[in-house]
Amino acid sequence: MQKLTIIARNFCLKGEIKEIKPFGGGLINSTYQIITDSNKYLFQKINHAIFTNIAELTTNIERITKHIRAKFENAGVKDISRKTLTIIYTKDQKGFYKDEKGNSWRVFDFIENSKTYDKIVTPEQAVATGVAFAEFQKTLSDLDNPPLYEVLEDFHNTAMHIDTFLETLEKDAVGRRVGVEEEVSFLLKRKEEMRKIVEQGEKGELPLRTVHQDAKLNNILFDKNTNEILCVIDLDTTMPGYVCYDFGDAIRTGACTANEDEKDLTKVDFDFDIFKNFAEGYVTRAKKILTKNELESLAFGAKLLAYEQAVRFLNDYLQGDTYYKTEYSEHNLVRTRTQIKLLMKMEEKYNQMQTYIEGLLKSSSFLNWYYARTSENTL
Ligand code: GN1
Ligand code: MG
Repeated sequence: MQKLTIIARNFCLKGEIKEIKPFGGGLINSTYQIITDSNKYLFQKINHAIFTNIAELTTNIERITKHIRAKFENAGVKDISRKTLTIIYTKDQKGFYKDEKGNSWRVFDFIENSKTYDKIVTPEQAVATGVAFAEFQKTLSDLDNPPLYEVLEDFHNTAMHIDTFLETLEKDAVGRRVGVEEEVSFLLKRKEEMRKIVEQGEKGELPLRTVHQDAKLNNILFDKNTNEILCVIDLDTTMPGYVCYDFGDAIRTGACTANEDEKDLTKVDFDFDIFKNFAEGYVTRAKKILTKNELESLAFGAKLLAYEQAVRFLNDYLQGDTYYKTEYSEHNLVRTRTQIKLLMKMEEKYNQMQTYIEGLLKSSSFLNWYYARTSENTL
């Protein structure tokens, strides 16, 4: 508390600091809440082993929040402070503070009366989540050049994650491979199929856009009382990528019936109703900016993100848990198994997922408009 308070005093906070306590549960950064006698703030230590260029990261977040804020201002929206994050600067006007140990810290205004969910609980919430990520992508689709910094290079480059995984398997540095052959063979069987999006991107068949890239359900703030969506948070990985990454991650986290580290695999299932509601919200709002190939990549994105996450968790397990925070030695393996089970359930429903999205595209007024333009490959 003493050390945290000393660090927090470098920021332009209103009021005297009363308390600083842990808040939320990301797997990379450490998050706290600061309570002063007149305000609340979100306070984060940025994991600089992963985010090595904090200045670029901060510039990205400044640009994203400024762009979103300007759009809401132009649209005459009230209470914009709840519609995107507000950066609190240091007393010397910097967006982050570097302590003597080399750790970087940042502060955001705390958005009051808000909550996050780890699981989607109602159909309305599923639609709203789809709308939230579609709107996020749409809002940022006209961000001025240059593109945002690629703060984590190849972040969702599944082909690269597969190659790293193959090297890790070869080295078996901490001797854990012996217990995970079943998981390894499940993942390796799908490795060619899962290179698809990256390959399509390289061929120019999918456009790079500004996308969130950590589009987990719990990165959306809802109003505590009305359940209305307030904003999308955790903007660290918002940078150039493909839209199916966000669609896929939101489904991976929102349409899974269990937590990411559920040990009882009988509880892990893919909730197809949530998928349908989410897809409807997303496609209805995003369709105007998406190309035909992008629309066709969405259902695959759900499988892709579950697969990639399984590879990333297992890779970390086999490397001795150096990337994700873990609470016990098998934690990353438990997480891997959950993703594998989810992927199996998604595979059973994959044709139905695709048919459902095609159905959405064919429905109502969207139909004529869609077919009139498919030849241009642009919607
Ligand atoms: C990490 O720390 P958090 O929860 O925001 C990770 C995501 C993973 C997620 C898995 C920078 O996000 O890619 O999907 O854990 N972020 C980074 O829960 O690697
Ligand atoms: Mg994150």
